[in-house]
Amino acid sequence: MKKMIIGQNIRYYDEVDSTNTVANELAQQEAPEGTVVLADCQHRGQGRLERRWLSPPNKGLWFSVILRPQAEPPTAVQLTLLAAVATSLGIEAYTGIRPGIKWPNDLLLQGKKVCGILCEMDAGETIDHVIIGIGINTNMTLQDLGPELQATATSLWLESGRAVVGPELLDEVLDQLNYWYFKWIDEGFEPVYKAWNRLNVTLGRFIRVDCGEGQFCGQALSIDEEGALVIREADGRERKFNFGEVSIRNPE
Ligand code: BT5
Repeated sequence: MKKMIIGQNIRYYDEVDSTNTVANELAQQEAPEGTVVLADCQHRGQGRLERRWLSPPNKGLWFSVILRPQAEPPTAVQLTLLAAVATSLGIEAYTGIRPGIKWPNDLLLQGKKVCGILCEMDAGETIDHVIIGIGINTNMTLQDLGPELQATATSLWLESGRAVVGPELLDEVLDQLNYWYFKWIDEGFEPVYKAWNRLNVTLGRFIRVDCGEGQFCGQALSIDEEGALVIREADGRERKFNFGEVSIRNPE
């Protein structure tokens, strides 16, 4: 039997500050695992490090999923990678075009960001819940992106020339999230790791990582069990990053 938890319960809002914030509040009020919070528009869509995520009405899929994995807190970071795999394959199932994954959480088309993922965890010794926030630019035009984002961001409409029907794309992405989440529960990180490796556009490339403590350049070698990125610098030294902003220096 196909296991379906994610999307059994979808809460829809016309507008919110951030679907991650609403999902977190619902999770604290014991909302069941798999609850999806979907909004037409976010006034304060969140990126990492307090950055903003542009989320105008009718132009994207802005949603968050509540998960309650019975796993050790450090393994929860694997869910960011899992979400990237599932979203890339869900977008491919709907549009026929498959975004590449840039470590750790961006989906790119033609080198530009079409989707961002923000995972947040509430845990003590065990995990209470994880919120996976996913923002996909569906029908944004260049004008919607505005001068600041035009050079670095894109939308499915801009890349495929086809208008996206939000609920249909959401169905495909939720199907993939269900599939990969239960695979992760049943078989562990290995299958997710393999799929991530196949879909990523970071490994093997010469990159610059800005990790807050400085900028480091080298060739991206691999990711480890905890989703950390390993690079080899010009002097042969290897460095590992749990967090950082990656620029690819030799885009395809
Ligand atoms: C992310 O952060 O990429 C995570 C974005 C997660 C958004 C979803 S939407 C549903 C859920 N609810 C939320 O409140 N958040 C999640 P980061 O890697 O920090 O990237 C943020 C940067 O991406 C910004 O500083 C901009 O440069 C750029 N950006 C902002 N809006 C964008 C957009 N719509 N498309 C592409 N790039 C964007």
